[in-house]
Amino acid sequence: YKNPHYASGRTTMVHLFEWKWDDIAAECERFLGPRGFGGIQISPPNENLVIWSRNRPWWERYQPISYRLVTRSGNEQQFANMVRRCNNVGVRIYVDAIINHMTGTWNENVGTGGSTADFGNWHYPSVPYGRNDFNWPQCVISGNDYNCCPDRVRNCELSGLKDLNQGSAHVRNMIVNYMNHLIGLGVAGFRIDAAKHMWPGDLRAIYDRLHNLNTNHGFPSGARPYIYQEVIDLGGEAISRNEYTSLAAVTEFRFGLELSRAFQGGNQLRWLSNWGPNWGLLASDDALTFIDNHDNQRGHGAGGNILTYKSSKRYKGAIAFMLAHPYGKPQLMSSFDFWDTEAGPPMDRNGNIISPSINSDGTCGNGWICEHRWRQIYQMVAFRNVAGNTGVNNWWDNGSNQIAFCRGQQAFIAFNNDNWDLNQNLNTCLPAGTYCDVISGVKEGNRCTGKTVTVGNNGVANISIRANDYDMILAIHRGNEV
Ligand code: QV4
Ligand code: CA
Repeated sequence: YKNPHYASGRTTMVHLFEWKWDDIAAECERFLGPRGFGGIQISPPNENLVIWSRNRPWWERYQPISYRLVTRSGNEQQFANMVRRCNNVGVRIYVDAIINHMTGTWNENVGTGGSTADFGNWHYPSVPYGRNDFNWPQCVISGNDYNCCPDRVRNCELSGLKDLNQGSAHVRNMIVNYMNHLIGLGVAGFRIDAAKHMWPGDLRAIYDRLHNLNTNHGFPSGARPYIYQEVIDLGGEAISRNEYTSLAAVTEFRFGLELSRAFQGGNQLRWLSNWGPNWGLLASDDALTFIDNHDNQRGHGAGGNILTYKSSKRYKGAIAFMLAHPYGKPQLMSSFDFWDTEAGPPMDRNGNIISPSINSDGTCGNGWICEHRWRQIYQMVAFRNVAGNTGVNNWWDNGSNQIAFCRGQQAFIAFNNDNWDLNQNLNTCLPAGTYCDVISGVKEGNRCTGKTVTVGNNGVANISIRANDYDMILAIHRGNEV
């Protein structure tokens, strides 16, 4: 369950938070496929409770009312079409699976597909679920439970969301049917929402009943879905991420916390020379890695001061380090702009999501940030693909916040997070030639719109990143010579 089954040579996925299926299909064909992205995490595709009383917040999608594939992102036919078109251009789809719970209790009780529920009786006829499918006696998780009481964290309600009993045969059947339906439609795997709130043994039983990936969508025969479990473990809780790593991969929340700290100046970049398990991170193959996610970019979920698109220079530094370093399986965040941390995506008066527009420079409009379309980010995805399975070599630092390293003889990157200029002759490990920096420009034919770097016969080049440059990074790789 730890292999994402990316198309050959691809390494990175992006979370297209709250995107519509038709827009994702188009984005696969016009951008993600050609740019070498490996996959997409989509927002939950199953029917959720419509919450007008809070003006359709983004989090209504974390309140399932049935497993029918109908949401503000689209219906089942649009979903199937998206998966087919993305797989056709080598981009995999990963589903955010909400299987810990159903809705909370609200006055409104109609879903995005018209299903209704009777909350007071724990009755969800469209699944169907009834009282016997939930944990009893009913209880709500309190803050202190995370320190003392694993049984309460798993058998009580997370924020009042009705807590399914994954030990029950019927609940397992409904969940397995839902996930196998998605596998049949060609998805490559799942994010398991709120995995900490479910028993590892129940999850194992569910995973083991999942079908192999659909060979009609280009997957090899016998391929198991990629599964990454959302377990927030910043240390010190009664439940550890280590209880889940024998099952499948796990979201590594310490990764974004430490890199956010370093790139905000709270820790010198030179210490990143032994980045990885030495920092208390999971084994590389076990870790789904990211700087921010849809929760912590807006103060939900894990604590910590996390970099986001709002601090773009530092954020691009942290993202570039994530993509340049071989540790982990990276996931990019692609956001809609927000100030209100509860607000839903750009929508019209009827609650329909407004599609992102694409500007002439390739960035997005209509309220969408599209970090994945920032030059400094999508060209680092290509950098990671070129670096392949090489390690980190020829680490250099100035004893402070200027660092550089090579990836084998494929690629070279330097960072300057000091408030003085970096100007050094450094070994790039690359063959002699003139390279176009993927951060400050793009290669167009034989010219570079940004900085060029001239590498001599000994692999050495003069590297310059001024303290007041637009970005703190310089990155070159094979295949980008001019
Ligand atoms: C409210 C009160 C409760 C009360 C309840 C009574 O706050 O105290 O018991 O009413 O009915 C929303 C509201 C929340 C409300 C709840 C129930 O914000 O105030 O409870 O609905 O109706 C997202 C949001 C939540 C949101 C939830 C469901 O973050 O705010 O709750 O969706 O709409 C822990 C977990 C981790 C989790 C993280 C947020 O270990 O698993 O908290 N992360 C995942 C998702 C996250 C999602 C959920 C889990 C739930 O990434 O986006 O929560 O599916 O760290
Ligand atoms: Ca639970």
